[in-house]
Amino acid sequence: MEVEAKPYPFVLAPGGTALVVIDMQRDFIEPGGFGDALGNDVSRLEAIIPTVAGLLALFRQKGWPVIHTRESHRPDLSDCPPAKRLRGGGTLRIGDAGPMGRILVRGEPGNAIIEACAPVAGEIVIDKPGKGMFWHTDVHERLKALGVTHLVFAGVTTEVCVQTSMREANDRGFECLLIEDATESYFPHFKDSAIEMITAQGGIVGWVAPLASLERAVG
Ligand code: TIU
Repeated sequence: MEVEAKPYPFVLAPGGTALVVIDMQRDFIEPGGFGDALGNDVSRLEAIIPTVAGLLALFRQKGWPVIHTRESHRPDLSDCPPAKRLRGGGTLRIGDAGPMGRILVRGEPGNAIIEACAPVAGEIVIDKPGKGMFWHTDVHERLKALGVTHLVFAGVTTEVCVQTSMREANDRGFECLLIEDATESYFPHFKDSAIEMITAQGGIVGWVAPLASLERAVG
């Protein structure tokens, strides 16, 4: 299965490909969450919801593994380094009470994945205290146990948690494809730059393609 992609076609392994949806949480996409508390205009991120939902539908139809991540911390914040908690200097910090509950804390309403992209039975949900999906998680072991060699990435934000996770996955030997219309940034030029960084030098981090190219390839 060959997906038309940048910088050249991505060869997908039908039995070993998983979808990784990064941090499609209310905390990043809705007003009153962590993204908002950092001073970002969160409205840009809503635009990709239908594409991420379409990508989820494709993997569910194929019966291929789906992994969702949530950036989140324990209620006692023991997994949140002071450097992370204090960063930004805003009035609302990680662990503080916001309009959707405590900011970036596991189990709070704002920390949930938005309804349109919510996990269904059998899908893996990874709570990660870092930007990357491997730091302090068991996702590598779980992917190995499933026989996964290829990862398709979506989610937010492109240059922060998505790119960090994709770089970490690339270092661990996974072949990685980012779906460009299923990822977004608060800053359009950062999304464009991240895509350029990923695909430059012969795909130094991986490949990038629109959802339509993946749909054409897998049928
Ligand atoms: N601030 C920002 O762009 N992103 C994050 O803090 N987390 C994720 O990207 N999920």
